[in-house]
Amino acid sequence: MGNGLSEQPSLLSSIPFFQSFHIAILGLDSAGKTTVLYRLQFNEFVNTVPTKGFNAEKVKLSLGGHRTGTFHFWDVGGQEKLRPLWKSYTRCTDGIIFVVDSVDAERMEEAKTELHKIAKTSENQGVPLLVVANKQDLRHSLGLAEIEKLLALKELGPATPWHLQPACAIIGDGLRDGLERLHDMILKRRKALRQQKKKR
Ligand code: G3D
Ligand code: MG
Repeated sequence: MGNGLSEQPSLLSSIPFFQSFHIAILGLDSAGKTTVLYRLQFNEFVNTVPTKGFNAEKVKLSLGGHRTGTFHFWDVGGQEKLRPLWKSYTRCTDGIIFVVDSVDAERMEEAKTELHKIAKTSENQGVPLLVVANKQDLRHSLGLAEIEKLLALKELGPATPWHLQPACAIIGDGLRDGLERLHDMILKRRKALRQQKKKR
């Protein structure tokens, strides 16, 4: 018996939870951004060509539990001449996926500079960041601790929530886990923003 109220939490938690998210996929050229995008969309390896402008894909994904989200991914070319465009694609974004080539030790400093630049623009203050340490399948890939240090992730400051995820985009390893972490960070931020608004 009972008034049914006690059943509410379980009823609510069984209703699929639809939300929509805008995500910009950034990183130096050849880091694996387009491979990440198509692996998430089609769950298969797609032979990529260097991205001249951008690729945009809408993907409906179910994450852990009953959560389902529609993700609008913007994969923006990473060549130097295209990087000024990143700013436009990260305006009003819910999250940023920054892909690095874990083998490319030489360009880690350049990746760090670009990553910090984008995280520090005023529009991106507090936007959750998923750093994908890609190409972990390759023999000479750097380990997570080293990548964290080289990218100076701890210097991003408390305003930017981040997660560093090892991955191999050609087979898809690590991408789902990374996206779940990004999704969690985005939901947390939305909740905090809602609470801030209420207080005002
Ligand atoms: P970009 O969009 O960041 O410029 P791409 O990068 O997605 O076009 O990928 C650049 C190259 O890296 C591609 O190889 C792609 O197959 C490869 N690549 C992407 N992810 C991985 C990975 O996890 N492991 C390995 N070993 N290679 C990966 P090509 O040969 O086409 O240039
Ligand atoms: Mg590309």
